[in-house]
Amino acid sequence: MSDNEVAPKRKTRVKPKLERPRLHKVILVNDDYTPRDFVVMVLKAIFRMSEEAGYRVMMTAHKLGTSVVVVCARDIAETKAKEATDLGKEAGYPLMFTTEPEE
Ligand code: TYC
Repeated sequence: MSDNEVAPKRKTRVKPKLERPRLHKVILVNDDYTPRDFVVMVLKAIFRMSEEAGYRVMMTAHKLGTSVVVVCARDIAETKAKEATDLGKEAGYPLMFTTEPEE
């Protein structure tokens, strides 16, 4: 750049501010076949819940159809939902965990 040229001043932001990634809910879905005790065992094993918390979450899904298990980063939510669903599948149960973004 020669001496009489002036470097242009940037007035606008070049790098757009990134939105914080949305958190995701892991949702337990009720079914008519998986034993209650098995659901609680899975909640304890995969989501490190206490017996009491697991029982409450299981009973909420049992009565209302679904229950939020945890809210966390998307990759963790998806991995845990798959691990928990797979435990049911391996035991021959239709137990289902899904994920969805938080509003
Ligand atoms: N409804 C099941 C039963 O009566 C128990 C159950 C609860 C299964 C919650 C799945 O997400 C569930 N044996």
